[in-house]
Amino acid sequence: MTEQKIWKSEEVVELYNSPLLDLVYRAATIHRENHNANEVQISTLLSIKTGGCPEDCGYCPQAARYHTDVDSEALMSVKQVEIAAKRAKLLGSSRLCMGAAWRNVKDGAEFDHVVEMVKTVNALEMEVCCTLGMLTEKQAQRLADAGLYAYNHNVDTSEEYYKEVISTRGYGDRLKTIENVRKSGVTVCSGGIIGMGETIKDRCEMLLTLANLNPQPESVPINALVSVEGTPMEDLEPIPIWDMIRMVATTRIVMPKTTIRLSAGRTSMSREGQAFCFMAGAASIFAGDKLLTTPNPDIYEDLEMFDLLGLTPTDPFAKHPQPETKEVEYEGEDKKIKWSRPAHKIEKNINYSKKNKIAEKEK
Ligand code: SAM
Ligand code: DTB
Ligand code: SF4
Repeated sequence: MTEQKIWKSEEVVELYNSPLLDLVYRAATIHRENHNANEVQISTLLSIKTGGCPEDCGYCPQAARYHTDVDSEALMSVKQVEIAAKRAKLLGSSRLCMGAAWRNVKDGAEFDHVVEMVKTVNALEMEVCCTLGMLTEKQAQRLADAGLYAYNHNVDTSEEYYKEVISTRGYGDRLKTIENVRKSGVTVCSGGIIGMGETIKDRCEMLLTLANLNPQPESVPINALVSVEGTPMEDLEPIPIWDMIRMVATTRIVMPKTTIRLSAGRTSMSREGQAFCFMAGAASIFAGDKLLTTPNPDIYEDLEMFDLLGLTPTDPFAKHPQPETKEVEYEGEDKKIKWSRPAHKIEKNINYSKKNKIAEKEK
């Protein structure tokens, strides 16, 4: 643990609400003191197991209980992942983030496959990130030994607003998983979504949770909600770009060293808006025409934007050394964790689940 400033809620809200240009100037100054401001990492997302998820996250097109256009797909093969990773690398990506629509990781053949995927991508000298849901300490260690560079597990919003969005798991479980990742030595990637109907206070409380982790996360993705038809959040309007800029700038100030990632929602952002976000401290984009299941800007348009702004893509392992892939024999039982299931009632989620049942019957 290092000596670090403990942020208070009012301080973060005050920062967020400060005059925009002051906020961006302060954030940009901190950004330049801690990072190369003309470098932005290109990362690629790959959905290795799509749809059919048992959770009720109100924003997510992959939740089985909502009626969306996403078809469930089984776990990809290691070969498919290798091909996708090589392609991403050719197009300038230095990081591959593999996502699975799971509630939590279960030991067995599928997890063994994911471990092989991590080894394969690490051998390509790309930063390997996984986002697979909740994780025990031993599972985190297995991924670390395979050569995992980062684990993404978002807190998504404030603890208070979380209860309005998800009922099948608790905030504490997210924090427990982050702790398990931290113990394994894998870097922590955790952020959230704005535009889900939360207040500014919720946004700031989320940042406070992340900023008061010690150490702070190495990576913080800021997603703008992509409202997908069939989910309980289908009717929400895209957030104004100014909210994104404020969020990035505030994140930069409270977590000076973290890599801030402009994540979902870039298809609704102009180049000028994104440029402002880079100025305020964003240092990564997800490139490629698809995020996990929703559209993303065309890679060539992104490369053109890099050219226009004089940005260069960050090399892999610029911030931390490449993890070693180790062959380890695992013995003994894993510590049993009973992940919580609060099961409180979120009316909107229930109504959209019912709509899905009707749609299924009508098929
Ligand atoms: N199932 C795992 C989990 O929830 O941790 C990993 C995959 S999940 C799709 C990863 C993250 O994607 C979520 O935590 C959320 O922040 C983000 N996400 C999902 N749907 C989104 C949407 N419609 N708009 C913006 N971000 C979204
Ligand atoms: C994160 O915070 N955003 C990425 C990554 N981590 C895994 C995922 C965004 C998903 C957007 C919705 C979709 O495409 O399904
Ligand atoms: Fe499942 Fe993750 Fe989507 Fe929630 S966000 S429904 S856990 S895939």
